[in-house]
Amino acid sequence: MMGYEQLWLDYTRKASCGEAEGIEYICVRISDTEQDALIQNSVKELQDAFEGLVGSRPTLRRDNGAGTGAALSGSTGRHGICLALREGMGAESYHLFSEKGDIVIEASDSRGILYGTFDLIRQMKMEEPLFTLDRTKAPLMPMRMLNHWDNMDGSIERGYSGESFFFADHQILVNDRTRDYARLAASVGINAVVINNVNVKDAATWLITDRYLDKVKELSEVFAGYGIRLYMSLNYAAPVELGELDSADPLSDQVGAWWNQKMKTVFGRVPNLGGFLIKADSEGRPGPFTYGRTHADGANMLARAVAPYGGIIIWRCFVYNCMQDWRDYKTDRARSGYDNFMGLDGSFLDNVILQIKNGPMDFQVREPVHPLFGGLTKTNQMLEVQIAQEYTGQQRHLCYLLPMFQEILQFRTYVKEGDDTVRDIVSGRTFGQHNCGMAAVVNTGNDENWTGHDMAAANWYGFGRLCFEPELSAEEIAREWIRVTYGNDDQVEEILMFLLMSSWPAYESYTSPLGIGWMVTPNNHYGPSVDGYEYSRWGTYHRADHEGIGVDRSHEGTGYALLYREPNASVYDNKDKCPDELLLFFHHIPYTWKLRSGKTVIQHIYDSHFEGVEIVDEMAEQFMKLQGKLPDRAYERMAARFREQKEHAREWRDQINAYFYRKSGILDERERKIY
Ligand code: GCW
Repeated sequence: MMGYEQLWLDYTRKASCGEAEGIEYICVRISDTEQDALIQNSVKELQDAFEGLVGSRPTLRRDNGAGTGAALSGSTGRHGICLALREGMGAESYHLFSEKGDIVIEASDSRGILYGTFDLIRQMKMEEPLFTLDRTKAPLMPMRMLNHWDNMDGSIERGYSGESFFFADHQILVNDRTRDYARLAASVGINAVVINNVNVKDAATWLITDRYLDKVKELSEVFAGYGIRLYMSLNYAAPVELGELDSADPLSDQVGAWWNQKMKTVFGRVPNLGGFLIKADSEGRPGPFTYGRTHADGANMLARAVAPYGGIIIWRCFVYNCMQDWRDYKTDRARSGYDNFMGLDGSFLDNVILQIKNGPMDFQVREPVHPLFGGLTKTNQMLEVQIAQEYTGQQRHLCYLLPMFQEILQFRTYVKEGDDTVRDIVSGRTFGQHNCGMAAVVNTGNDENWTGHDMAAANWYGFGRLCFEPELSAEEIAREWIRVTYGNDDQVEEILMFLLMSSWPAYESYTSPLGIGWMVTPNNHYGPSVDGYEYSRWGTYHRADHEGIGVDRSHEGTGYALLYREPNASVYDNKDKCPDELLLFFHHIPYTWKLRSGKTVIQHIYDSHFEGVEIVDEMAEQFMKLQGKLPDRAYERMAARFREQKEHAREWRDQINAYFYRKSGILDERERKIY
């Protein structure tokens, strides 16, 4: 197996935290801890962290609830960390404070203890004072999930950091790396993981059979020790593809009975299983449409089968007609999620969650928020984002996505007077839901550094932290990640902050303009190809001609803008009110049209592409100052990526500018070089 790094849980660099040096023991005031893997893992984590960061390993004292650590320290003048359960706190939350010379992590369940443990370690790594800590934290989103698009042959769909560490040669892997993965994920609050690709084919269809269930169970137990529930993606047509039935009609009694029996077996063998994620009737995957049934029929059939075991069915809303003709101006892929699901609002069982991509298209660098958020009022909802950077530089370019995620979460849907943001909805506040949260298509693989680009790890780290504490700003999360990963050097912090915070705006500037998206090389989605998708069947058009560019989604066009609640609908529908960054998403606009910025569309295209490259040059230059300040290997890897990004940003700039110069015939006011 390939070696790999420990990222933000690396304990090999000493931290200077004087207070921690006096801590000699860990006192567990919880009975039956032998039974509880989470408590054991918390203790081990603390011991390992102290040993590495401070240089001495605290000893374990069991105190099965009788005495207190403080009492012990009182008599000896020594310090320790006490783990204690206390009733009455919210699920998964913790209180971290000090009492009579001890640091106490108090929670009402063992997940809370684990999260408090990782918080304490984070504070140590950031060299913060420990004995004055007094913080109570409760995760805002109930479901904090990673979706892996890993295939059982070891490949990863849209994977940019090596092969799968869950699967190789059609086998499930359970090893040290799996455990370290679980530690990394849990340390930022992740509590659910889907291990396999939503495109479930071939061997993956068999994950719910004898062939794999023992291994699935083993993996689920490793996860459970870190508070993570294992989920699998399911093949909707499994009864047919496993050769057992000739139909998967959700309203057939025989099919329902087959699933009931199947789930009885699966949950019997894997009691820790959380449930299933399903992509149905999309991009060639099977689904209830084959039988003239609805998504609700399909989801509810499965939900009934998993309900006796507390299972959850997560049903994706990424459903669209991918057989469009470019001459067809009526069909609008952006509408399809809404059109397919809005009419079903209220018809899903309570253990079904609809998983909705952040935008109506597909993880472009800029999209409006999906109109199902604020549309649906009677259905459990989860937000899906993609930290695998499929359309945002594939982990070769730096693109820190947390600022984008914060914008999405803060978007007001106007579904209610107050508490109407996406964040309110997916944290359950708007509709009082508990089956909700956020999922990210994750960016990990078996590369030594897990994420290809070392700094792409900030997206993994940040996603977890965001779900747990969405009140943190993207800057705060970035700063935290830098310090826990690379230590507390001011220059390192300042430069890496600059790089992270500049990266999304830079990427947006030198790629596709004003919300139009899609000008990527077909299939692999890396690099510019302005017309790459313009005549294909996927519904992804920019509609540029010699006069203008953009898709008319106003009331005169596809009507998509009107799917939002007011005032959003009127804002998007009106060229004069629509925000610049989304203008071409909603309207077909002449190149000579003046933006709110005062520039014409064409001049904006030129300027932003030149500026984007300048920012990247500045980023690369700043980065190079960190030679000798970052671990050598990491520095070399990142330096190579920044060199590539510089070059590749130029390719984007030149292709886009040349294309629009030729289409429009309008010169750059500043007469810069356009090919
Ligand atoms: O557009 C796409 C990606 C596919 C992906 C799909 C989805 C897993 O290019 O690779 O399939 O989104 O989200 O289902």
